[in-house]
Amino acid sequence: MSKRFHYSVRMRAAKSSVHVSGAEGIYEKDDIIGVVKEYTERALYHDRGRADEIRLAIEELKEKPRKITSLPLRTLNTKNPEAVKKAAFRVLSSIGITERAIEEAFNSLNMGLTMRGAMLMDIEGVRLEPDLLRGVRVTRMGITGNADAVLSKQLAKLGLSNDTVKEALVLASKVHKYPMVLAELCISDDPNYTTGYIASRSYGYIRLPHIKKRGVPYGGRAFFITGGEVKELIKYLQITPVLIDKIRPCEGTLTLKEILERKPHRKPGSR
Ligand code: PML
Repeated sequence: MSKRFHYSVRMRAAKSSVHVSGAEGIYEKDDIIGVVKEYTERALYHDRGRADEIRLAIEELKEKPRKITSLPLRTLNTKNPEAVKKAAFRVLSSIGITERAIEEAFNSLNMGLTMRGAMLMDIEGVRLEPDLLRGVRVTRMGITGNADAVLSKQLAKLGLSNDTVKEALVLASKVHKYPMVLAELCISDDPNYTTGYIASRSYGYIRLPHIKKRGVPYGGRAFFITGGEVKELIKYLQITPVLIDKIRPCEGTLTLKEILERKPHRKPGSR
């Protein structure tokens, strides 16, 4: 049997030097041409405007992608940014993240600048990424065709089968396989997309409707991390290829109480 080569395909598009769209995945050779077409169309017909610069990178992966399972997905019934912040404090502090760090993450994500990558923050809110302006970009992740079909079916039942949700879930699932990452807070930088999320191994991927007001053109990601080698974490986030091949359940809208009650009890000593 011939060896199956995998390729990372990444797209970033800008209009007048402002980011409008990005996408990435891991594909086999025969799928590349179709994906390049799909990504290019996405950049040219984005509702944030037609991109005037599209950068595509196609790279054969030297390492076999690690297969992982997606985080379970659910949506919190939040109605405005204040309710989201309150809920985020409850969820994140129950994982051990200090109020100071949570406040710092919200402030930084609402400062008006969108970094290319994510902030890395310890549980006290101290920033740990080497480049505080660029952050750390998570790349080289994707989903197999079969897992994508299962995910699309589950999301379609919830009226959510769109690229934004799928790609955010794929990214968060890669990030949270790494034990040093405790949680993530994400606000989209798309002014028309007002749902963000918190992700963690403890609670899965919790969608947060109305995390910001419509029209706000910035956002970003903050990863809350705990003891370990930051260099190794960055290497994993940026370089290690990861493919989702199994999908955990995607549920509809839940209350905060229901979500907090579902936190799995961990065995002493387990991570
Ligand atoms: C992004 O723009 O990459 C963030 C997307 C957040 C998606 C949240 C969701 O609807 O699940």
